[in-house]
Amino acid sequence: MLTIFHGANTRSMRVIWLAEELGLPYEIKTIQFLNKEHKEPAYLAIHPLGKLPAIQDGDLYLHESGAICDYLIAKAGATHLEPKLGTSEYGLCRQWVYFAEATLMVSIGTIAQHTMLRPEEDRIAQVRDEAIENTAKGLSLLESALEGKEYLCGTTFTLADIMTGYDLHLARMLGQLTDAYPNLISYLARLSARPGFQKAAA
Ligand SMILES: N[C@@H](CCC(=O)N[C@@H](CS)C(=O)NCC(=O)O)C(=O)O
Repeated sequence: MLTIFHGANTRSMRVIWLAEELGLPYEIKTIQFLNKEHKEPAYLAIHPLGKLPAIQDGDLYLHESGAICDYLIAKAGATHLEPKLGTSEYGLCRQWVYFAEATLMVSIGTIAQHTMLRPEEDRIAQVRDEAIENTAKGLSLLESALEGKEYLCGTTFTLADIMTGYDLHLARMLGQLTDAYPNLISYLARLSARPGFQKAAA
């Protein structure tokens, strides 16, 4: 049985959402993120840096949300969630998968740190403001990419949408996803109507 270590509204949402899309059986071990349970010894034994998500699949322990998703898709042979290997569509899909975590989430995560997660005395206004600016640039890029498109890789829902959908969920929670991004608002409405998203966000 696949075990997903999950904290509410953390990147583990991506893994639960994907498991639902794939119809995989799994169990959730909830980690109280806001109470810093991810920094306690029991969870540090699972992921030494105390970050969410992580999974256990038999003898295998994995962390990094993108790597976990790649692993689960490959293991399930779920070719419908990624374009054909080596095609241009595949390249574009990988671009958005990496963009979601390695670029956009960096600034969104920094906003979360400097508006709510760190103690007030450790928050830095300039860092927060730069992150807000970078987030706006990233959201504008996505807004243009989604012009006339249902999903990031075209008409087919892919892993890129799961990776990015989580970013948009958090951007909305942090007040960054405003009416200035109509394509993103309707895209997120489409994504959040999916039962898998709703399970992950519950
Ligand atoms: N690149 C990692 C980032 C993991 C990460 O930073 N997760 C956040 C929650 S969304 C966390 O655990 N933060 C606590 C910390 O960094 O100490 C991934 O995609 O899994």
